[in-house]
Amino acid sequence: MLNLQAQPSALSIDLARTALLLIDMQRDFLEPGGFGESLGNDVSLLRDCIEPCRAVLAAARAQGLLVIHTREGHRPDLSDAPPAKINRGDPSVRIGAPGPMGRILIRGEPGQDIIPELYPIAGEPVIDKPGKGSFYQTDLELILKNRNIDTLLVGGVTTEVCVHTSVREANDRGFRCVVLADCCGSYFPEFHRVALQMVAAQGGIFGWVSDGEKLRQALQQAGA
Ligand code: TIU
Repeated sequence: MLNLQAQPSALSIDLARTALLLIDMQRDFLEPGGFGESLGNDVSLLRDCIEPCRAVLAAARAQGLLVIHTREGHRPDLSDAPPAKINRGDPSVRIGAPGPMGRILIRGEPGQDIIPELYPIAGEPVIDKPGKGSFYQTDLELILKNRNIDTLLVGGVTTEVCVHTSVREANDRGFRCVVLADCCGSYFPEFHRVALQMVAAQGGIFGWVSDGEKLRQALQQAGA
């Protein structure tokens, strides 16, 4: 068992029942020329969370924790992409349009894949999801339940969109979520800050907030 410092309170974690969930650390969101930039964002704002994610990923792998990666994206024929999601913004840079990293947010294209710094290794499930939430129309819940997971350590992008949506979904399904603040990023620093506050407010209304350093300290203290 591990005692992890967090807001609004510390929590006790059973590593055998804990998974690291890295959400949408994809080139499409973190590198120029992808979906994130097509929406008018400065993608360099997300880069600060890469190194904390890398350190936590290494620690999780060393502990033999279940590590799960997600990727937002759609089938090449766009049959799983709601028109209401596609038909926004400049048509030349919409989902499915060609870009420097291949077609934007399309499965199998270079831009839709995980950034090289955090690339999944053999045995780590990769969940392709059509929406912002990691549970919507995916087999994530089944994978977690089959492994008896009760707690998720969560990092990824963006804090207020796919991380928040996924944490809300997970919370409603009975999982405890600990959002690792430094392992998340947003194109809007203010949204990042407030999104984290929203998780931990009201006694932890849908989760806890901690960070990668506290997690590594807890692992050390537990002699793990
Ligand atoms: N645009 C934005 O902030 N996020 C997304 O579209 N997807 C994720 O957060 N992964």
